[in-house]
Amino acid sequence: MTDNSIIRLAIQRKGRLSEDSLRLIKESGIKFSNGTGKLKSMARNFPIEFLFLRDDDIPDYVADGVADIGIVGENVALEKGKNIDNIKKLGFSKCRLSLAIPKEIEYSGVEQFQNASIATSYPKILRTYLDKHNVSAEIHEISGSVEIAPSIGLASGVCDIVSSGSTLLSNGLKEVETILNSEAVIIGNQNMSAEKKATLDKLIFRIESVQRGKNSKYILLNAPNKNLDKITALLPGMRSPTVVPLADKDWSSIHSVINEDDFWDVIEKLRTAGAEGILVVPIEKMII
Ligand code: PRT
Ligand code: ZN
Repeated sequence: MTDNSIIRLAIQRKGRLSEDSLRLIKESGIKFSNGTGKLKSMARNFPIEFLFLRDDDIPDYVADGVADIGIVGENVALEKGKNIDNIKKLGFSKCRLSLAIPKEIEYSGVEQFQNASIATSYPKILRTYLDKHNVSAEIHEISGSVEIAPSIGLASGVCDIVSSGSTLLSNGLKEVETILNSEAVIIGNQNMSAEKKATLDKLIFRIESVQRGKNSKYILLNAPNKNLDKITALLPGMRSPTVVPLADKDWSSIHSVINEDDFWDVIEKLRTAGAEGILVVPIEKMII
């Protein structure tokens, strides 16, 4: 490991992204200590150094090369990001950026925001969206508690992050348009050296193995030999399923990998085809 190959990863210090970002790093087999209050930490077994920062600052640090890569929500990457690459979606911290209005007001469409005032912490994304719909509105940029703006008379609508929707609801607002669907992403500096890129490729390979494992299940089942073709056709596996004869010569045991999304559908079809004793086991990592 040379110094030139060490990459710096900026992670949110404390907030909604922190725990899942750290979990992903740990599941990728990277060991480090992140004692409370630490701003920096070097991994013990991988050429990576962590910087713990406020999420809003991460896109700038990555653009400037202070950090090589960072983990932020797509909302922040789009709002604050200039000259950065979007490298990989990570599948956690899912939320949406939406327009909302007081619930008693009828909504007829985005044209309704013409000449309205909208409070938001995302002026750039909102402006782009309104321009695309030929709506000109007054945008009030505020940095927090956006949802109270209509009730204090600051704006007639808001554009804010929504997850369950309960914050809007408890402030008498209703969601009327989704502007952006967001999840955590890895962003990267655009001028990384070849050595750093090689380290990044190794990291991405590990992350993808973890993600693939999460999206798949290992399945073991017993099948009557007369239905073997039918059952193996339902289980493509990584290459093809493993078929092992059982002591009972009319039966075999089949092992395979199935996709989480198709899971219940496949299980039902397997049972209809005579499969018994179905075991489903989580996969930690999956290398293809
Ligand atoms: O201190 P720092 O600046 O680092 O953190 P922060 O307070 O700016 O960010 P943080 O930790 O709140 O969120 C980090 C990222 O998590 C955001 O940029 C989003 O990408 C993502 N995320 C996911 C969310 C939410 N879900 C979320 N629910 N960010 C914010 N919220 C807030 C939202 O602003 C609103 O006030 O939660 C409220 C809405 O939630 P519901 O469930 O009531 O709809
Ligand atoms: Zn922030």
